[in-house]
Amino acid sequence: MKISSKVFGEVNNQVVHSYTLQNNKNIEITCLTYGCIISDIRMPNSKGEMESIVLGFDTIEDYIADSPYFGAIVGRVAGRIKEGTFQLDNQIYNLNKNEGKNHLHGGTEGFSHKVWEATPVENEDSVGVSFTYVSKDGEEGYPGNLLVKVTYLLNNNNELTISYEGSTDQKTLVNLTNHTYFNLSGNIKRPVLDHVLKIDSSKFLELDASLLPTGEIVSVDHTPFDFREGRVIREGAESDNLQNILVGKGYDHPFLLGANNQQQVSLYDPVSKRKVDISTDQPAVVVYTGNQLTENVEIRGGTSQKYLGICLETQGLPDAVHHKHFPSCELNPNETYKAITRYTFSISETI
Ligand code: FUC
Repeated sequence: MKISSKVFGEVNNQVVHSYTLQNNKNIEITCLTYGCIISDIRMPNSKGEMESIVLGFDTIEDYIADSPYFGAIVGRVAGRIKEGTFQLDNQIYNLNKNEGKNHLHGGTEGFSHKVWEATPVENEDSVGVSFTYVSKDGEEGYPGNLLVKVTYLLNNNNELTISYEGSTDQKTLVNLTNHTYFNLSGNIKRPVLDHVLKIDSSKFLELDASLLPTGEIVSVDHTPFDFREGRVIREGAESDNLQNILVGKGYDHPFLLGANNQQQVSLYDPVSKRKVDISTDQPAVVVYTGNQLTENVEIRGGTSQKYLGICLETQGLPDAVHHKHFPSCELNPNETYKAITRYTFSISETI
């Protein structure tokens, strides 16, 4: 196992470092101190060819300029908060609105845009990086000084574990996730339309035209949202289901998980035979199929296009603060926010 580090660039006079983690089985993961971005994951295909399986940029300037959250940790609260406002106890808070009249992915300069402190981690059977960031009381409009820690750990079983921790000095909201866009074809050879996705979920959240949950929890039965036996992404992209059409022909939906740490989500590319299995203790995974990816922007290895990557964002339910029947995303001063998601990379003949 190996970990190496170098200077990647600069943001507002702050140096940004990259860390590359390598295990003894040919998995290589690079992450940045800017936004805790996982800028690259490289693994072999069935013929042993090492290729990139995530979307990324080559330079810090590209990440700063206009990244659709490639690989980043998003927070304080992932997803949208309706009208950028909420009430905790008797206090109303107004957040920065960075998507029309709503607040998205932590605001104008959420955690994905911050330079984090990094400490390399070297264990006997794993290597990684621990990132910390202190989000000040009032940042983006949220109450409370929030201390956040995110750790990436890679081991020789080809598992990447992301663990999240947070503590606050005032009641606040926390819902963190990682926004990696997977493309298992290798070096973005093909869009993800023929990737197979399997999710152990019988329910998803209905969205409105602003992509906010309506509050309705819908059964996946007899819809393109039934991934329990595995289904290609293309079916949702080409479906006439109104929920698929609404989000730009595809998926941008929260699926409810059992939150029992079992294998809950799998993504598979039948051509390269690469597979990623994801397990989490979080109540949901937001599946976003890159429906809004800008066409013809230069990215690493080529140009971006619709459906070039798929995000599998494990997290609490979006906009939970406005839906009392969703599990709460509130964090109190005497509590610790904790979340864990594990990604296992393999070569397989089937999903
Ligand atoms: C995802 C989505 C959004 C979005 C974005 C970049 O998580 O839910 O709709 O456009 O990230």
